[in-house]
Parts: sequence; C-alpha cells; structure tokens
Amino acid sequence: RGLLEADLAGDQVLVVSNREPYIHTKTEEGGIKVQRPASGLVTAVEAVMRACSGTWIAHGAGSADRETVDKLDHVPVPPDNPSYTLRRVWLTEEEEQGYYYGFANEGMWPLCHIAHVRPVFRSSDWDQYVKVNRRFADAVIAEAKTDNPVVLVQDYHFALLPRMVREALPKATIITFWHIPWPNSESFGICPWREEILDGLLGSTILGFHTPFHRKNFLETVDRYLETRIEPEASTISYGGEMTQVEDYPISIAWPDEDPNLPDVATCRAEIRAAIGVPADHLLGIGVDRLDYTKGIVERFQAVERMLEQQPGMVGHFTFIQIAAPSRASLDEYQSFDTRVRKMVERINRRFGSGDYVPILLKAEHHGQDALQRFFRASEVCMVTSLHDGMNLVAKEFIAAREDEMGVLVLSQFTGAARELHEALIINPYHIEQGAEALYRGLVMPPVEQRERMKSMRARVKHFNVYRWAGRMLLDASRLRQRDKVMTKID
Ligand code: GDG
Repeated sequence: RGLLEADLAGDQVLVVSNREPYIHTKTEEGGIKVQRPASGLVTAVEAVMRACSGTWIAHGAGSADRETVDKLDHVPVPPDNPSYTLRRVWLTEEEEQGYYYGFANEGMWPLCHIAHVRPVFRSSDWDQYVKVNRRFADAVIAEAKTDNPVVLVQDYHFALLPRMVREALPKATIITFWHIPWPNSESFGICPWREEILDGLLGSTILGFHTPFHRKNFLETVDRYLETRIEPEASTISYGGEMTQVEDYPISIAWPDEDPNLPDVATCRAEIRAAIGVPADHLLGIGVDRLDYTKGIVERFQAVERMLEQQPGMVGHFTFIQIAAPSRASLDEYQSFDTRVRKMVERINRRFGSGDYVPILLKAEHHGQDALQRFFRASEVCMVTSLHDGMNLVAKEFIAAREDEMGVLVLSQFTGAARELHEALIINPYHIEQGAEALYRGLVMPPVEQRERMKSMRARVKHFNVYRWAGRMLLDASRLRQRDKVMTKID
C-alpha cells in the first residue's frame, strides 16, 4: 500500500470501468442499501482507489432505482470510510443493449476467448459502443482537474476510450488493463472494426495484459493490421508519433486479513455437511463461477461423471457443489448454456443419485463472499476448468481461504493462473479423462502432499497480491511521467 501512495502522491487518479464498485438501491422502508458487486475487477481496482483517492467513473447499472440514485451520481465511497468519489454515467436502455450486451458481450467476449462460441457483430451495436465510449471519455475529461491525470481504463468495454481521452488530454497517463485474453491475430482479424479497436487502444500510455502470451498476441495483431513500429524487446509500439508500452501484469487478490467472524476450517466442514445433509466423512468438490460458457462448467461435470463411472466406491460418498452466479442472462447464448448445464446435472444426478444422495448440487444464485469462503474451506477439491480465462481469481481465492494448508486445486492450463500456480493439478479441460483422474487424485491425495503443494501456492499468492499488480503498473506509469517531466525541462 505504501508503494501506491508514494508513487501517485499529488496526482489525480481517474478510473473508468463498466461495473460500479458500489450499488445503491432503495429499501422497502425508503432508505438506501449499499452492496458490493461480485467482480474480481472491482476488488482489484478498489484496492488502488482506497489508497490513491480520486474519482471512479462507472455505469450505474446495478443501481436500478433511478429515482433514488439519480441524486447519487457523485457519491463519496466506500460508505464506511470515504476516500474517493463514485461518478455514475447513466446509460439508456438502447445504449446498454448495444454497447454492453451487444458489442462487448456478444462480439468482443467470444472474439477474445477461444471457447468456440461464434462472435456476433452488428453495426447497430458498434454504433452504441462508439457512442458510449464517447460518453465515458467525456466524463473523464469533465472530471479531470489537471491536464495530466492518471487514467486507469478497465477492460474490453472501453477499447476506443484511450484514444478519445488522449486527443483531449495529450499529457494524461492512460493505463489500460485488458482483463480477458487477447487472441491470435488470425482470430482477432474477423472483427469488422479491428483497426478502430487497435487504434483506440494505442491511445494508452501503458497497455496491460495478464500474461506474456496475450501481450505477444497483441503485438502480433497490431503488426498485422496497423502501420506501426514495434520494438519486441522493449515491448513498445510507436504509432502516429506516440508510444505505447505493452506489459504483462498478472492480477491477483487482496490477501485476506484474519476474519474473526469466519469459522475455522473444521467448523466450516461440519456446518456445510450438516446443511446439505451428508455425513462428516462425505467428500466435497467445489466450483465457483459466473454462469458463463468460457468457464468449462459442462466439461467439469463430464469429468465428475467419468470419475464416478471409474470409481464406483465414490458413488454415494462424494458431492460436487457448483456455485453459479447468474450472468448476462438476457443473452440467448447464456440462456441456452443455462439450460444445457441444468439438463446435464439432472442427467448425471439421475444416473448416479439415489435416495437422498445428489452427486452434483447446482446452486445457481449469487452468494455472499462469506458463504464462498465457507464452501472453499469445507471442500477437498476446487475445480477451475475454464476453456480460456485471462487470469481466474477463484483459483487464488480458494488458496487464500485454506489457512489449514490443505485442499487440492484442479486448474485448467488455459487460465492465466496456471502460469503461476504450478503446484495445482494442471489439466486440459477438454480432456475429460484427465479431468476425472485429477479430481480423483485430489480426493485421495495424502495430507503431506496436499500441504506441500498448498503451502507453496499460498506463499506465492500472498506475495504476488493485488497491491503488487497495481503497484507494478503504477510504478511503470510514474517512471514514464518522470521521464516526460525531464524531457519537457530539456526541451
Ligand atoms: C474477468 C476475467 C480475470 C463469482 N460468483 C460469485 C462471486 N464471484 C466472484 C469470484 C471472483 C469473481 O467473481 C470472478 O472472477 P474471475 O477471475 O474468476 O472471472 P471473471 O468474472 O470472468 O473476471 C478473469 C478477472 O476479470 C480479473 O482480471 O481473472 O480472467 O474473465 O472474485 O469470487 N462473488 C460473490 N458471489 C458469487 O456468487 N460474492
């Protein structure tokens, strides 16, 4: 935290993200309730804002009761100890539909994740995407108190905004972080507005990805579709007289402080087993995801099914709990995925279940952070089987929850997290036998081996926490700012 404060002391920090860090809704009694959304991005970026103050600009999407919250478009947050301002941009239904559901989530999301879902590109969505990027860029410009603020742009919703801000504030330090993968140039090339997207992103001073692999894919994509000068060693792109530094900054979590309200592992184990009506020695697996087709939920259930097939001794003694928070539920692709997942669970439960025994327990609703911690603590194995994932914070959250240094993580090789968490059981989620074997291996792994693996992963996640993610990015930014100041003096 010290690192953050030191580097940006005196500078104005502006964050832009689609998701708001706090949701204000009206209660039945007429008061206002404040909630935190379920989002890895919010957790990570809030750590920066708590330390730096400044303004966070976001879409007031979750704050549904417009009448009450319209007045709350400049809100001091966090509510308990305000340190920065939340500035809401209100979008019309048409804008939200085209920009968020359409272009961002039916176009860019499948385009960047190789998960074999075909991206949909509509000109009308693109028009809204351009319009909304302009609206947020205007908000940044309006909120800027100096000609050189530090602007932190989050994710694939705002690919055009860096250029728009750069044009109005040439001296701003614009750091854009891309939270999802960047595909190879061939795949990216199908986007009808590929040049515009790349041009927009190159308005950034620094552009960050989770892994070197995604960074390299980006450099190759730019090389293929724009006239630029690329220095692969320095990882810089010169374009139209400006330079963008492209880096990898693997995101992480805030290592949790000891929470006196959270029961110890033994209590969580006992409570969860009692709640789902299984005996104390019943084995549990856990999965926590937004209900999204990139997360490999279907493949995970196939692995559970295959494991039960191959290990009849596990039938009746093992349950897989899947927490699936609803996400983007108005889109067709998500609705049919939801149906597919539910049908599969029913089929597997019919095949292996009997009496009170339920092999897969699907909890398709949002859970509080506290509840997630309890499930992580109560389970023998956590399965993260994404078909493609920028990082995956759930893998790190499971590790952080295991203060007993036990538990096994089964982790897809296609997550950014797999580059750091070598002691997990790394699998190819498309290879169902491999998933089944890893699950079984996790369930019967000797405690000594579990501890050895978990200890080492805990040390790594604790050290490379979200403050280091933010700190590295901001340190690079402050070096560039320092260099610019020196250059200006020389000029
Ligand atoms: C994107 C990238 C990258 C989930 N269900 C509930 C809940 N969650 C929380 C998890 C975790 C977060 O949501 C999900 O983060 P992930 O990293 O797993 O995935 P995405 O949402 O796809 O995030 C990803 C991330 O951005 C950060 O850069 O790692 O690759 O796709 O924190 O715990 N939280 C609560 N209730 C739920 O039901 N409270």
